Parts: sequence; structure tokens; C-alpha cells
Amino acid sequence: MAKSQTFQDLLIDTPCEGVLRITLNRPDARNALRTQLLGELRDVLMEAVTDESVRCAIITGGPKVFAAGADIREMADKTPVEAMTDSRQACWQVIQDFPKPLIAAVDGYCLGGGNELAMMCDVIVAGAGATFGQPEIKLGMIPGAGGTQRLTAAVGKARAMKAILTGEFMSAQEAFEAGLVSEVSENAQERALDLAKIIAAKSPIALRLAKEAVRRAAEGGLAGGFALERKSAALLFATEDRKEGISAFLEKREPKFKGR
Ligand code: DAK
Repeated sequence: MAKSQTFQDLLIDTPCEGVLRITLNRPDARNALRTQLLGELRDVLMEAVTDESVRCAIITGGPKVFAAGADIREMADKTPVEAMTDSRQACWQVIQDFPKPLIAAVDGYCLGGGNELAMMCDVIVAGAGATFGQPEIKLGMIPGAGGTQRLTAAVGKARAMKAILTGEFMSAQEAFEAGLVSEVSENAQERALDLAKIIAAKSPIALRLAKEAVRRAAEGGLAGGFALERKSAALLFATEDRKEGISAFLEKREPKFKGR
């Protein structure tokens, strides 16, 4: 049973009846979402779908970082074809399709794929010091797990363009005012748990249908955009600029992009 298994990159517990808590746990790599981590998340959620004792799930990270995005080291040498065909897409699909309520409790950095993961959740509770962003552009890349679409749907074109074209971060308060997060709290962990308890007491069937209906309103028109983004993000794996962006990050220097 996944809940009692030990994972390499996740901690799993049941903080109260009906609530499954999944903690991303790679602090040395700022919870970067390597394939191992995403695979574990897929396995836990797949099991939670059929586990009737799970009424609501919380995804959280550490006090300084929720997740710093895809694992930059892992993707450094990938080709466009590998980026398009690796197992990560199937993991994202399981997260997106999880039918029970998912709450993201976000403290610290919530960046790139980390922000895309948070946006796949149904409710985002941000700690007062949380920071949100899509910094892929600084690496010569673009978001590849729905970020261009979900961020735009959440905060509108003007703010999404600014965030995605500059890579600049938003504070928790800015993210709340823009409509990216549900609530800002001095104690995101406690508040997420309170909300999870409230949700877990509701009818699971009504919750499932409510989630499906709200998702349809929020994402029903995004399928074409998701596909375009995925292909464009994979295409960029062929550019010299992407190599330069990743090298610059790992060498802790500024990149020099040439448009090749
Ligand atoms: N991946 C791998 N390692 C990371 C990492 C990441 N995303 N973020 C941080 N680390 C590592 C650092 O390399 C460093 O390692 P050492 O030097 O200690 O060996 C260690 O974690 C600590 O990092 P810092 O020294 O930078 O820590 P700070 O606390 O000072 O700063 C930070 C924290 C989160 C602000 C900073 O680390 C940061 O900016 N990280 C990168 C954030 C980022 O650029 N995220 C976007 C990643 S790209 C796809 C299409 C697109 C994508 C993927 C797939 N397909 C089409 C398939 C792209 C998605 C992304 O998310």
C-alpha cells in the first residue's frame, strides 16, 4: 500500500482522517521534480484514486521551497524527441486527472514545473513568504506542463505575459491579488489542513462532480493550447540557447543568448 511504503523523494502521511498528505522531499535540490519524484507522485495518486479512506489530498514541500521546477540537471542532455516521449508526460496526466480534491500548501519558492504542479491542484494556500514564477525563459525554455495556459487562465494575459516573458517572480500577496492562489496564510500548512478537513467531511461523490465541473469551466477550452505548448517546449530542447541557459544556471553565471 503506497501510504505505508517508503519513497525516495516523497514523505507520505495521514495527518487526520480522510486526508492524505504528500510532502515533496528533495531539499538539497530544492525539490526539483526529477522523473523519480514525478513517478512516485503518480503512484501515490493512482492508489489514492481507489482508496476510499482518502477524501482529499494535500501536496506540500518544505519551509523554503515548494518545488524549484523540473530537474535542470536531468534535462540538460535531453533531445526534443526524448522530451516529448519520456514518462514524465504520463505522470503529469495522472496528477491532472486526479478526481479527488487536491490542495497545494506552498511555502517558499514555487517555480517552473513546481508552479505548474501547484496550478494542477484545486486550491492553493500560500504562506506569506511564498514566491511564484515561471522562470523557464531564463534557461532558453518555456513552461511545458500547462503553465502558459493555466497561468493565463488564472491571472489574465497581461500578468501571465509579464511573468512568462521576464521570468520575474510574484510574491504571495501579488499571486493572491492576481487570482493565482486561493488564500495567503501566516501558516499555510495549518490552513491547508483545516481546509482539507472541511472538504474531507463532504460527500465524496458531490466533491468529485464539483471538481469536474469547475475544471471544465477553468480548463475546458485549453486543450489546444496545452498541445501547442508541449510541442513548442520540446522543440526548444534542440536550441543552442537552451544549452547555454542550462550551462549558465549550473555554472552560476548570466547566459548569453544568440537566437540559435
Ligand atoms: N533543478 C536541479 N537542481 C536545482 C534546481 C532545479 N530546478 N533548482 C535548484 N537546484 C540545485 C542547484 O543547482 C543547487 O545545487 P548545488 O549547486 O548545491 O549542487 C542547489 O539546488 C541549491 O540551489 P541554489 O544555490 O540556487 O539555492 P537558492 O536557495 O539560492 O535558490 C532557487 C533557490 C529555487 C531560487 C534557485 O535554485 C533557482 O532559481 N532554481 C531554478 C529555478 C528554475 O529555473 N526553475 C525552472 C526549471 S525548468 C519540458 C518543457 C519544459 C520544462 C520541462 C520539460 N518538456 C517539453 C518535456 C521546464 C520546466 C522547468 O521547470
